[in-house]
Amino acid sequence: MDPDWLPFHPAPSKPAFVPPQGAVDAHCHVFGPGDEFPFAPERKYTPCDASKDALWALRDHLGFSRNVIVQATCHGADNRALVDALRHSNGLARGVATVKRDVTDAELAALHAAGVRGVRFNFVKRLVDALPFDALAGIAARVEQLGWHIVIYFEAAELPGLYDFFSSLPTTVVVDHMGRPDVSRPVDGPEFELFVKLMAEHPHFWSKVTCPERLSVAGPPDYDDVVPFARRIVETFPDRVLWGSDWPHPNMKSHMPDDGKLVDFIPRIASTPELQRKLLVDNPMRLYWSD
Ligand code: 0GY
Repeated sequence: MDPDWLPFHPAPSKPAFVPPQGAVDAHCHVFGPGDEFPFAPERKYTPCDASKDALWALRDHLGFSRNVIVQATCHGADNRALVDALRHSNGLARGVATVKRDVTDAELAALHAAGVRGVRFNFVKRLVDALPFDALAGIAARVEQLGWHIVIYFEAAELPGLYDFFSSLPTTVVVDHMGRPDVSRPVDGPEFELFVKLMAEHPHFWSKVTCPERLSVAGPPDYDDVVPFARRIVETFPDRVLWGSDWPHPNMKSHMPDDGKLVDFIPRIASTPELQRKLLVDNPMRLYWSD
């Protein structure tokens, strides 16, 4: 584990907000355990272990029913820890994998059988050296055949240069953390408007309204400055939003959030039972458990 790494909260509070029946935590990770599932040699950070069993315990504690586990960059394109978690989830977890351009059809089929339903394209430079567009386009065309979607992760400042490539993607696209807006800028300023335009012009684009703890400049415990951004996306695109805890919160250097308080953030961004049900149940079930 890196010396400046913050481990996840040892005893999250019980949230006051009770999620609707069947709620899905649609963005979280498993790390290792490193002695069983070694971290990738090309990784840019080494985290603490965060096991599947700890994730299931958190799911139950927070009042959720299911998880979508997203492959984190510390495991590179080695999806063994993810697949192990999916296989031991009793069907209550689905996955988003990372693959290389030379992934075989048999490998994709095995991932699908384990419960993977998407691939992640990561453009955040501190995390990865992104594959070139032509390699990503090749992967996109192949996963489209499987009915998978593509999760994209990027910084808001990079969106102008990535916009056309994103527009060319052939299948459902899910944007991590609202495209990481700079929330010290206006919610109706040009930077966030470009992201809203991306969503508005592309009905097959979805957004995760996740990570107030990561985006906030104001900071804990309330992350007030993130509320208008997430609320705008939830209210404008209620059928294309997902929520996730982001447990175990990789690369949080300033503080480690209390996961119970993150759940209490949900009614502030999805203010009616109908919006909450779409965000937490209907939308993730449609995307990940339609079969
Ligand atoms: C997140 C955010 C981060 C890390 C990763 O795959 C990863 O390593 O996604 C980050 O550092 O912003 O969604 O977990």
